[in-house]
Amino acid sequence: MQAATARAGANIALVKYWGKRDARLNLPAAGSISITLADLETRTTVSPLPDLADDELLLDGQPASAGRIVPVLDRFRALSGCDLRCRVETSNSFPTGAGLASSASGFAALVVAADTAFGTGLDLARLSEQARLGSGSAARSIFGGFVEMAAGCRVDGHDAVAHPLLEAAEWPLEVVVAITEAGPKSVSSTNGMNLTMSTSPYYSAWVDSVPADLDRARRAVVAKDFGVLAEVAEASALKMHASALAAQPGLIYWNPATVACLHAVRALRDAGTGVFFTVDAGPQVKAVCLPGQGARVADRLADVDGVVQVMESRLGAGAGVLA
Ligand code: 2P0
Repeated sequence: MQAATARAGANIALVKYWGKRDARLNLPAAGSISITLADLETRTTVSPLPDLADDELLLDGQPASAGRIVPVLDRFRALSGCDLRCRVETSNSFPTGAGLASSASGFAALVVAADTAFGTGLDLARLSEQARLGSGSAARSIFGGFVEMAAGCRVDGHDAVAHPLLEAAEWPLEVVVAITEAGPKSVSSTNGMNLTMSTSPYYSAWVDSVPADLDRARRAVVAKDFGVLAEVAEASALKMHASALAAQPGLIYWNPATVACLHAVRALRDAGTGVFFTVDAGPQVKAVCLPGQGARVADRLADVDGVVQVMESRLGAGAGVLA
């Protein structure tokens, strides 16, 4: 056993994942399509140590609850036959828990580091499965560029894994993240989707609508058709939020600056800029831009009332070992 460090980029879904067919195995009710980011990343070191009684987590330098990572490490202990507990040190290059997909890059980096630390040598599909068991969206961050996550149909979930659609370099879109609130989000994705599943009258309509969006988005990615991808991605985000808004009590992830950014993105597009928006389970707005247009979009969103920070990222590679 050896210490190992891995990195993984956050990912942003263009066709959203919102709801599960099995909560215990974290199996999604429908597929999703995402882009993996280069510049918003998690770096994680897993150190199996003989003198530890329990797994320990340091998040951005501070001791944190290891509750969600212990089951992940338990699976690597079972696969390797090595029972050592681990010190896990992880840091994000962006605000944790603010709707910027830190669980996606976090669990992807964790399983890749653990795979090396425990010498399990899993292939990418099995790493994606292990990441999914930590957090559904993490299955996608194993891969770079444009990625599709399958809902699968097996009860054991072995077919609910991600696969790459197109490398980042083949269509180097740019992403601008407008941060409208730096604190942690009020309702976690897991709790928000559970509430939507159990109470929203629009949940089944949302799930039923996803396969057609996946077909359209997949074709748009392969054809590099930005106009079609913009239409399907904005519609997917708005439908996901509509299903959450109709939960009991309704989930309102947006603040006034969120809405102002959506209008600003549409105004930019009407004026000829290649850009579309998406919003996850938080108040931040992600603007996806044609190559070369990110700087202009970042300048405009930085001027929107209530935007506290703007981050820019290129698309990037999948998760990998650093040392
Ligand atoms: C997505 N989100 O497709 C969607 C859109 C948030 C909104 O995947 O319960 O943190 O751990 O599987 O992965 C966030 O969900 O939820 C997410 P769990 P996760 O990116």
